[in-house]
Order: sequence, then C-alpha cells, then structure tokens
Amino acid sequence: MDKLLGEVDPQIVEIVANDLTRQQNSLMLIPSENYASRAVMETQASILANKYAEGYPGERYYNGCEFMDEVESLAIERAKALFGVEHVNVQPHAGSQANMAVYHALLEPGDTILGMSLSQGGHLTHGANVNFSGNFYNIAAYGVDAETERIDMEEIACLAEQHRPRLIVVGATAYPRHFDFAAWRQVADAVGAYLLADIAHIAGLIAGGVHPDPVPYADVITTTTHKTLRGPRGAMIMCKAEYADKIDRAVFPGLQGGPFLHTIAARAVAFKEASDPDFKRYQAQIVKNAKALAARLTENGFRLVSGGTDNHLMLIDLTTKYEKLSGRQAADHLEDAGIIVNKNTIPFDKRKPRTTSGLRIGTPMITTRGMAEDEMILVADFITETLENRQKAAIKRQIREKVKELCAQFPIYDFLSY
Ligand code: DSN
Repeated sequence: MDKLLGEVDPQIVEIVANDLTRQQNSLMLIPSENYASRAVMETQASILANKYAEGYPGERYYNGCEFMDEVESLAIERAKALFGVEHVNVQPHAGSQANMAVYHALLEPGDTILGMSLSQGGHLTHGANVNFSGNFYNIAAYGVDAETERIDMEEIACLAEQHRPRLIVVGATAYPRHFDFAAWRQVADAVGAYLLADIAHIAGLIAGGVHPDPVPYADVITTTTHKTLRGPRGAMIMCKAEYADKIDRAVFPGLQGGPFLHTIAARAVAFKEASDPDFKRYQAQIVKNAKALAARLTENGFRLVSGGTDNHLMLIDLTTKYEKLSGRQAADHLEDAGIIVNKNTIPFDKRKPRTTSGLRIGTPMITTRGMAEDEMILVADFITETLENRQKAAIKRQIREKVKELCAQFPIYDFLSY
C-alpha cells in the first residue's frame, strides 16, 4: 500500500514522464485545454478520492461524509461568489453530463431544443444527431451568417418563432466572437423558452471580466472547469434558485451516483485561484494574445473565420491559402513541428468532420506558461513556416527545435521529476 508509483508501475511512470516532456516542449494551442496549477493537481491526487458520498451536503446516503460535506459546500460557495449565481451543482463529471442533466431537469423527451449546429461551432450535446441530445429531443439548429460568419440575432429570432423551442442553448466550441446574452434572453422570452448558456469555453473569460456575463440573462448555465477556468477536469451547473431542486435531482439520483469529491475539492481550489486579481490579468492576457496571434496570422496571409477573434480562439480557413490542404493534414504537419492544434470544420465546410478545412487555435495554455504578444508573433510565424514547408521534413525538424527553444524559456511544472 505504501510503495511509490515508480516501484509499482514503472510503465505508467514512463508514459506520464513522456507526456510531461511533450507538454513542456510543444506549443499547445488546443483552446479547450489548459495546464492546471500544482495546487489543483495536488488536490486531485488526494485521499478524498477514496470516499463515496452519494447525495448532497447534509443529506448523504453514506456515513463518514463530514469532510465531504465541508469540501462540497466550500466548492459551491466559492463558485456562487465567483460567478454571482444563486445556485450551483458541482457534481457533474463532465460537460456532457452537465448538459444532459439540464435537459433531463427541464424537458421531456421529444421537446424541441434550439442549439448551434456542431458543424458551425456548436457542441455534440447541443443537438448533434450522433449524440443523445439529437436522439432524445427534437432539434432545431442554428449557425452563423454566411457572409459575416457571426451569429445573426434576427435569424435566431426567426428560427425560434418558427420552431418554438422549449429550450435554447447559447454556447459553442468554435466561435471566436462574443455572445450577446441579453439579446438571447429577448429571443427566449419571445417564445417562452428556457435559456441555457453553455460557457464551457469562456467560463474563465467571464470570471475574469473579459467576456459579457450570462448570469443576469440565462436560466441555467453549464460549464466545464478545466478550460479557460484552469481547474481540474469536470463540470458544474449554475442556475436561478427556482430551478435548484430540479437540477440537483437530475444530477443525483437522475443521472449520476457518487460524486468525485477529489475533483470537487480541486474545483474549490481552482475557484479560489480564479478569485485572485491575478486571474483577471491572466484572462485579459489570453484575449490580448489571441488578438495578437490572429493579427499576425492574417498578415501572413491566412483568412480567419469572421476576420479575427474577441475571445481565446480563432479558426483558420485553409481553403483560401492552400486549396488542397485539409485541416487534418495541416494539424498533422504542425504536430511534426511540435505545434498542437485541432483540425476543425469551418462554417459551410465542404469537407467532412474527420477531414475539415479549418484549424482551431487557442491561447489559454501558452498564456498560462507566461507567453505574451511578442511570442505570439513567433508562434504565428512558426505555424506559417511549417505549413509553407509542409513537405520538407528537415525544415519541420528545424522548426521543432526552435519551438523547443521557445518553450524552454517558459517552463511548466518544474517541480515534477520522474
Ligand atoms: N471537446 C471540447 C472542445 O474541445 O471544445 C468541448 O467539450
């Protein structure tokens, strides 16, 4: 029981050590990922993982939950203070479970949901036909305007009028612009729909005050806690007090059993970190970096969907610069050079989701490691040089070395040694 991991399982240690090296030496530009803090990681590896605590603070189905109650209550109170919401459920294991719980709480199977189409920037759980949401509910999908590549609220109002949804989801995984939550509230009110804001990508930006706030407008808000919010993997649901019981019952016992108290404790730690003034500066820098990266990529001849970004991510439309290069191929070439991005569909993409014509690029991780606007010029130029020389393995190897040198100036997890 008291042997070190290295004694029990050197194979796993080697895999973890290899990924630490990869995370240190790569430019990690996937906008939904982040480096959690040491304190968050330490909490996740704590003995709290050993305890079952089905139920909620003060009403558990297991004995011995005194400290579980303390930790869950702390996470709830900190989340309420951070976002200024009336009620929080910190138990959903992941973002999909959080959205599932909201639908389970507020809808009947067959009810209509208006959500953003996956191919235009939405999420699987916003109604994709390969997902439970598209199977159990009647889905009406919205996208972006073909010309501006931005959400057109007049179009959304027309769709809502036409489909009369019971619930409208505002939120995305690949939309580089702000959401005007007040306008979404008006549309929801006009048709008597619930408004769900899925802020998984932008929760950190909202907590940091650099994105409009959905709290005054949404009935329910879901988020993961590991993206811009920089906590452990997991999710939570925030809502007005009037929906609290329904939401709580939908999570447990509706969909989940025992909560993962070690990650809930780590969420509490992340919420404490996010309430520090430094977190606001960090979130502002994520956006400044995204704007700087977008500007340099544009100077270098790339077309960005909607012309740029207001948040932490951007979408490159590869078709205008390299007609024959798919997002998948481009992402693989970039990986050869130590640059990790997502292939991603662009609005009205002619290629399939596994191939795509776009790249999704985000700045949370490189901002976490301390990079700023000057480094964004280098990052944009590395991306450009790699794609220009994509058939030349030797040049990609040279860029990989330069990427490694840049990353060496911004170390991560120096305290870890395997
Ligand atoms: N899979 C996440 C993303 O990468 O955006 C969304 O949950």
